[in-house]
Amino acid sequence: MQLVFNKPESLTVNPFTYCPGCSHGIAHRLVGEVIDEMQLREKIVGVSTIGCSVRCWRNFDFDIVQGAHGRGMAVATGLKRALPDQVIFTYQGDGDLAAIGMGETIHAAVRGEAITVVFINNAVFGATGGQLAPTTLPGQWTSTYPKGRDVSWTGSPINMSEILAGLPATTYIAREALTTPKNVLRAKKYMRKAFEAQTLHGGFGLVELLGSCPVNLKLKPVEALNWVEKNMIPQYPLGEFKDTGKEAAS
Ligand SMILES: Cc1ncc(C[n+]2csc(CCOP(=O)(O)OP(=O)(O)O)c2C)c(N)n1
Ligand code: SF4
Repeated sequence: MQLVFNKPESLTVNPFTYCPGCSHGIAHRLVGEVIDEMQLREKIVGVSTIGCSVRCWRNFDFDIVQGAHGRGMAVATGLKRALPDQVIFTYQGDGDLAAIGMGETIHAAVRGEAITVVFINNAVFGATGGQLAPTTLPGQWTSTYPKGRDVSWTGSPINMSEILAGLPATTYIAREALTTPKNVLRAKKYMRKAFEAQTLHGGFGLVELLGSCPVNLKLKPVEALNWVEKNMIPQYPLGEFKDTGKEAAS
């Protein structure tokens, strides 16, 4: 019988423990596929931080270091500088990367560290009960803003990819949504390029993935994906914001 679908070698047999419809599972699968296809499994070290994906080491079948919330890129910087031949990546939520870890994020990007970042933007602090994140949309209901985000009080959502693309030392920055098969395939392409920013160009690569947190949106899985399409994409446009590798090749 012809085998048409299998688990990537870079994923363990442990089941995902995420809520039904959560985008972390899709993102994990893409990481596994890209690492397999790039044959990086023996030289990759991931950095897990805090949030719902804190235990991603149960699902990734390669070396993972556990960092504190927000400190992923600082840990990755140390790993890359100590082990320059290894390929280092962080897997971070939006609360992690853009709130408590904003300082680490900006400074790692300003330094152009040769690391890869997989950034999951689900517009809330998922693990702790759906509190407002820097990425929460104007008017969006959260457990800490039951009347919806009031930007006159909280400020506006932060578009991390646009900010990071504007820093001179970053190499590759792109954003995609994990909402449709077509978008997921494009997300995989962008993720590979974010890894290649490190492996081919020795630079900083980041892929931002818009995902859904149905539980905290209080929506069914399909409704949550539709919500991402309808509400998140207008605030967070999709595409490649920076690709200096491409510019160097042309
Ligand atoms: C230093 C520190 N501060 C706060 C927390 C509490 N905490 C745990 S998970 C979390 C939010 C995670 O949200 P996000 O990073 O967006 O990931 P998600 O759960 O949405 O995937 C917070 C604030 C912590 N664990 N450590
Ligand atoms: S709380 Fe949200 S982000 Fe966390 S596992 Fe559930 S759906 Fe995913």
